[in-house]
Amino acid sequence: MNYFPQALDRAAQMALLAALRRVVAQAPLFTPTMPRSGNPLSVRMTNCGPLGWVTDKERGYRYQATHPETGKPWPPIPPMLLDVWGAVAGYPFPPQACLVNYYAGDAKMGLHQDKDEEDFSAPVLSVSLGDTGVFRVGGRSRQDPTKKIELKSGDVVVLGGEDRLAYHGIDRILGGTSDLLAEGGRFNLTLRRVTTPN
Ligand code: MD3
Ligand code: FE
Repeated sequence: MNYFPQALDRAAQMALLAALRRVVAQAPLFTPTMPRSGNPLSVRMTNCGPLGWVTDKERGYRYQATHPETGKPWPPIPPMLLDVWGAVAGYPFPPQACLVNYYAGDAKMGLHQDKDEEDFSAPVLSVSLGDTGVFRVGGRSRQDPTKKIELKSGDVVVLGGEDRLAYHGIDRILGGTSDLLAEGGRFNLTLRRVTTPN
């Protein structure tokens, strides 16, 4: 994994947050639910870009072009984020999906692989904003040993190659570690390719 601590300085984080506020105004955060059980995830989500990742009881994990509640197309990916991808992703096509996760105080994300994309040759790029997240990353088997990394506001992580199918999750959020978000908590923005370029 390619880790870029403090890739975004405070001014860049504030500018990205302003762009993110506009995204959320057009595409409100929703509470995703697990396939089959319908149990809610603790993270709230929205997306920007041509495709967005969603999940619900009836139809499960998938990418789609529209917001599940408003039915509207996702807003565009903010140009700043496309610039970050261009600078560090090392992949010659733009991202198609930007998943926005919001972790309030006690939200977490269990260990999982990102496998809903057709193109695993493209990396996944993550940007953290707000309170520190305790990130856990292992190997391609759930049994592989894991390491913990504290992802701070402004940190960027690129997962490509061998790491693209690594198990990963967020153990917890360290409340009160950032004053970027007035409401507290943590945003993570994840840029992905979904389809194979032709
Ligand atoms: C490692 N999000 O949305 S981002 C997810 O902080 C997700 O919200 C976490 O896992 C978050 O699927 C972690 C960092 C990340 C993203 C994709 C990965 C790590 C990854 C793909 C492969 C391996
Ligand atoms: Fe993931």
